[in-house]
Amino acid sequence: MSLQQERNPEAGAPPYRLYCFAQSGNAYKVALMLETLGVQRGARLWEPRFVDFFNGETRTPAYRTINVMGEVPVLEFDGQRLSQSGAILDLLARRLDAHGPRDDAERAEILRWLLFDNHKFTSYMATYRFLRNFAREPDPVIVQYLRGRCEAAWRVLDAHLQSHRFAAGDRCTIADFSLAGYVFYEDEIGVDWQADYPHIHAWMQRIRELPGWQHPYTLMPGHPLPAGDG
Ligand SMILES: N[C@@H](CCC(=O)N[C@@H](CS)C(=O)NCC(=O)O)C(=O)O
Repeated sequence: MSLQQERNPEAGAPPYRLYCFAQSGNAYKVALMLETLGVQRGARLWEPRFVDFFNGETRTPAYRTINVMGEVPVLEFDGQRLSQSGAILDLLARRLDAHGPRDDAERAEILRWLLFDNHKFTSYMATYRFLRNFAREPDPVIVQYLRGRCEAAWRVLDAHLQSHRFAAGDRCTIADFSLAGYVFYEDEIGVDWQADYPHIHAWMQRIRELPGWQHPYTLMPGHPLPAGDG
């Protein structure tokens, strides 16, 4: 999506507004980067704009004018809007001069893990968790298929993290924020990271140690869901 000219932030508001909701791991990727950087810098970098996904807001014509893809997250800044968590993380890395690549080799490595995350890691995990927790009558065959795809992706990352502190090497980059989108919803996913994917578990601990780290359910609005939702 190209940047869209739309809105000027109100005076005194933080520089970034994030369209998000607590159950969205894709939004969490961005919220976590903005929150931890804000705490490190002693500045309020973002505010949430709650999106009522469970009551269909992302499917409304009004929301499609905000994001033609009908998705969360959307980042609003300087009268512009941008969707797709990977594109947003990349933009923030450049604008905030943090967690981005230092050279071409690192750029390629970060991009490789961002793409793996979007295609295989987050995508299967988000869909699996949605069916497992929020769908009314999920097809058990599809749920089982997605579980297998998740386990394959978890094994890939776990093997990689056996010899790397973070996805792209020795420090936290936007690839880690991307991969971290859904892992902290572990109860809803039904995975014991420590027992079955110990290197992912250790990496999650390193992410948790970022100043200002919060679980998605405290960082973003909308948890718990009102009774009857989902
Ligand atoms: N690849 C997108 C995925 C975004 C996505 O799937 N967002 C979900 C919430 S986590 C959504 O808004 N879905 C709306 C819908 O399917 O109607 C990204 O990384 O931003």
